[in-house]
Amino acid sequence: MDNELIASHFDEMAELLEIRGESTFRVRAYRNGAKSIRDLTESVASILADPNRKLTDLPTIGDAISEKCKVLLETGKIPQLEELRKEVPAGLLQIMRVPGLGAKKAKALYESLNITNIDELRAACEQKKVRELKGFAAKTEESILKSLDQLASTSARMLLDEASYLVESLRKHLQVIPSIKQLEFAGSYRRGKETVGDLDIVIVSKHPDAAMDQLNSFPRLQEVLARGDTKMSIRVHGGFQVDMRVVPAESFGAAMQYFTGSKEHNVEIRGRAKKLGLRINEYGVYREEDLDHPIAGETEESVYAAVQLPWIAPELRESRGEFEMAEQGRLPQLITLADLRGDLHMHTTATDGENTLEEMVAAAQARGWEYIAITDHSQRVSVARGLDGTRLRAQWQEIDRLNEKLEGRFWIFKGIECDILEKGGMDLPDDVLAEADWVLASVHFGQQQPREQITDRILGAIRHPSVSCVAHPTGRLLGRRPPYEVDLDAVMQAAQEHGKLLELNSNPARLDLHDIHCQMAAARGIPLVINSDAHSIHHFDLLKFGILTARRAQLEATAVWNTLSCDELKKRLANLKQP
Ligand code: DGT
Ligand code: CA
Ligand code: CA
Ligand code: ZN
Repeated sequence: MDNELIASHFDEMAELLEIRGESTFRVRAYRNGAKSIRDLTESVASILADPNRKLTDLPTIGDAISEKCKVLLETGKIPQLEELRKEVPAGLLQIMRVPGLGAKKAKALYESLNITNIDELRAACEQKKVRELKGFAAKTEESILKSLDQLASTSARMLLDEASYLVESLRKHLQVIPSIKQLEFAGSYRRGKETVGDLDIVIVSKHPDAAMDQLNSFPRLQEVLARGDTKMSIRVHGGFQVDMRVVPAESFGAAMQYFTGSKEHNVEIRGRAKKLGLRINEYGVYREEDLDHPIAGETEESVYAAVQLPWIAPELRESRGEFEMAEQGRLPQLITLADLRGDLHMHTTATDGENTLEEMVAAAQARGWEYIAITDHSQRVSVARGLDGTRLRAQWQEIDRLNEKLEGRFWIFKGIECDILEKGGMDLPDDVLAEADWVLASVHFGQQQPREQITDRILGAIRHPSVSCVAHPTGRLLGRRPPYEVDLDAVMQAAQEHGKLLELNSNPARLDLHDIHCQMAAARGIPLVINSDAHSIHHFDLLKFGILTARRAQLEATAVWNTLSCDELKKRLANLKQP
């Protein structure tokens, strides 16, 4: 059993206990335990197997969790969790995740109106029963209904990080079968789409049954939806579907091409094949007059070559002009993770980060980066203990000292993620901001303001002489919160005029700006920066999702400033500050 699966058991325990009204202390213990396990770089099983080591030596893992890990690994179950599952209706978990509700309200809805699932919740809101309850109001009812509409349109899809956890556990589980010669994930996951409907596995094997039997024993399996000779579909706990196809080696490229999609891309490639007297399907490329002998299909390259095109990167396969580019030899040299030389948005223990300044620096150096910017929150974000001018200047002194110690091997830019106030204007005095190397401007409050007001606030920030960049410019949270009503065209116009940057925030729930907006910004010559918004050293890993989005936006490295050398970046940031 891998760490991810173990962690998901403890997350579920935390949620169920929270609904039952257990102490926040106990709930948090399970949640922190789940997180520790997820962040481990070795398996829980191997630690338990080592007589010289104890799980309780890990941070946030006490006896209770350690014991449950042992039981879970031995029996595949946690008895207390089984009990909780029986006690708490499963639908309540979904209800507590509705934005604005949480565990307490879910519990109240259950106890007073016997609401046990989303449909009953919607009905009760529509019948105006919810506003009668203590702690609820007519306004709550309206906002619940709005959230439910929002959920209905996205909740059935996985975020990229959820998808990649599931991909890794499936990969580990399947690759032990010797008759599986190749195993790749196709579909929207391979195209790096921001949400993924289901996973599509393509396998090369002469023994489809062995592969399917192994999928059948996947620990997260909930039910088998269909099983044929070479095709199988399952549903895993959490509700997501996984489709598997087993193909012969000579069809692997054709199958990958077909199942990677997108559908629109495939329609277009088939059209091209037709004009050449060819036919393409998931088994290969054929001449119309001889459908028994494929002329290509073992590799994707061979499939594209058969229609006289170079291979097209999966992220581009959305029927957004990639065929014309391929034909004219204009395919972009897409940016890669290795192009990044630093990260310009992160938090430390000074505010709501989990690691110290030094730890962030060490982790960044370990990745081979040349620089980072520290951008803790400003004072308005009081829940995160945002920095005022005095604390910020103290942090900058520490950065000066560290920079000196690093002797040019690495550089820390003095930054801040400064809030744009509700009434407009920046959250820190001009003289403080003027001393920063890098100022991210962010909206965290008053996100629901009308279009003109919120747009004016952001435009004001862009015009501010010390602001370098707008962070997560639309504020959307996938599946949870729609973007601000901001006039993005006006924002881009202003950024272009003032030479300011826009951020592609790599947090998988944000991916903000999204692919199409990034492409629009780059086309206007607006410089972009791809940031992790790390709140811990582990979050640097999130950059891979930002890179996927950037590739879908057809970006090359030159469009993104944190691919620049440290010297060049210093120069450009200094120039930004010229009035
Ligand atoms: P998703 O799962 O909703 O995020 O999106 P996809 O693109 O992964 O879609 P999915 O899983 O339904 O199918 C995977 C790929 O297989 C899809 O991108 C293209 C191909 N495909 C599936 N059904 C059809 C079809 O009816 N016609 C064609 N041409 N291709 C199909
Ligand atoms: Ca899919
Ligand atoms: Ca599928
Ligand atoms: Zn941030």
